[in-house]
Amino acid sequence: MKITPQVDQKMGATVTEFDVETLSTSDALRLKDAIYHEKLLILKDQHLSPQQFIALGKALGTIEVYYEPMYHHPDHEEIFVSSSTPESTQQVGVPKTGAFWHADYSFMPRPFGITMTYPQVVPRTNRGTHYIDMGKVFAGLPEELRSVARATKGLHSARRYFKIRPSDVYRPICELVDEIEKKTPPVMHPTVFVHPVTGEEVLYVSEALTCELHDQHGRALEDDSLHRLLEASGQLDTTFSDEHIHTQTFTEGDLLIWDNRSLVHRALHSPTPEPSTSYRVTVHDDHAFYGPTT
Ligand code: 7UC
Ligand code: FE
Repeated sequence: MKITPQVDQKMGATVTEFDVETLSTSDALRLKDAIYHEKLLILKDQHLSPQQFIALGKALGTIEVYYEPMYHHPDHEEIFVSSSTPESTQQVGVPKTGAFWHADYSFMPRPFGITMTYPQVVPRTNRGTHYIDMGKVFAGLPEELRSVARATKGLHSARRYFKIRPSDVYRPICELVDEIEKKTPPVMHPTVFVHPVTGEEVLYVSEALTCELHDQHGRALEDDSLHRLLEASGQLDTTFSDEHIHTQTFTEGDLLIWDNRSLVHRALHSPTPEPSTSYRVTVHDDHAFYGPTT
């Protein structure tokens, strides 16, 4: 197994000569270490069955099955399917997922540390994902914004991006809104936490999922601090040219693994009706998502 940092890129390393079937304990440890230190890995030339993809997840930790069954692979609930298929064929999974800045599962009480995506049908255009390293963002913030982050918590919710399910057609929207708030009530996370492996302070806010910042007394801030933090991170840049944004493209056989504590991401999707399918497996590692916070 060879790990080679990408040249002239803001983050990431390619991994070659990786074989899940012969993965040794020491290589599994090296791979994990690289996830946290390189933040994003591109495993090359992977030709895995669903079972092998799941086995890779289990080699890294405990798989989190997505809470909403509409995304599940029909035979393997561990696999989340993002797929756009031509209208005539049977829809499997959900089209155009994650096309907004977010960290996976930040709207849940216990997010997972590792996300893997494994493109199955690669579109010709707009293939790729944007990433921002929120540890780097925090390190570059003016002291005043760092203090705001350290003194607050963020409220995260799935409500703005919950996708209508086929079974929701004809339902009153208020009933659906109530269901979302009941099943996935908003959760508080520290605005900045210490990464349990790298020791870096990571700014944990996203444009899609962080709704408010709260002070120590649990009161919502009424100023523009959240907006300023998002602005400073590059997540509000509609041209995607902000210095923090890394755009990772992929090709057949690539399998992407990233540190879901450090990175926020945003999927690219083709505007044309081109077929595209990607599998995702998400994993809790051996560390608390973040340690005790003050
Ligand atoms: O359909 C989607 O874009 C899924 C999104 C709301 N959640 C991904 C996650 O794991 O946070
Ligand atoms: Fe995502």
